[in-house]
Amino acid sequence: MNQDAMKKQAAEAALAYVEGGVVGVGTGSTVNHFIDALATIKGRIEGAVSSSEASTERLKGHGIPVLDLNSAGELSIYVDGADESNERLQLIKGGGGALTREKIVAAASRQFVCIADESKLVKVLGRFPLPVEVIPMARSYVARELVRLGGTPIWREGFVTDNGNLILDVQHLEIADPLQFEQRINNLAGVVTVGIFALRPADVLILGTPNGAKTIK
Ligand code: ABF
Repeated sequence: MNQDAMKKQAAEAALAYVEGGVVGVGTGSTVNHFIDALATIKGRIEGAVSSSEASTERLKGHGIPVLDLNSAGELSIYVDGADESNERLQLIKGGGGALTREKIVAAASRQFVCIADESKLVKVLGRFPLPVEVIPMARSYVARELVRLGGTPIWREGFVTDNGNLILDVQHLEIADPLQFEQRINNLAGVVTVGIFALRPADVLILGTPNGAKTIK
């Protein structure tokens, strides 16, 4: 079974957690499979709150109403992918560049269901370059601070987030304490969002595997 089939398997298994109302929807190729699956039950939901322009377009393409988080209020469920997850469901996210809105919608949701293929489960976070969204004027300053923290920050040149900011992808990290490291980077002036989801980890991780979807809580 190839990686995309495992992503689709995990995405379809997440439908079981949808109980109507307004659904929080993440970003990425795994979530695209979830959006396509959600369309098959769109009569059972009011609509969705999206974490990116890309997901918004896909949702609208299926005729699923896209609502503003400010009018939707607290959401019962948020479904999103990840670049890495450890066994405590602490995540690295942001490979797709939507980490800020993803973190906002996850925070506003009672249950965060993460969907991924089995390759995303790791012992220690950090092999995947850690995305950090920064205000443009702060790019070099934050990069210097990230070097001090032991990383190798690479500017994602040519990419601007939906919020008009820049992204640094930080290589060569071994994040043994995701909670501490998330707070440390959060405190750097000019950082909008760091792609560590440990203060608010996933509640459920659904992994696609050749032997069927596996759920970790
Ligand atoms: C998104 O899912 C991003 O935070 C993360 O980078 C991405 C994973 O991408 P994919 O599902 O395409 O592997 O939520």
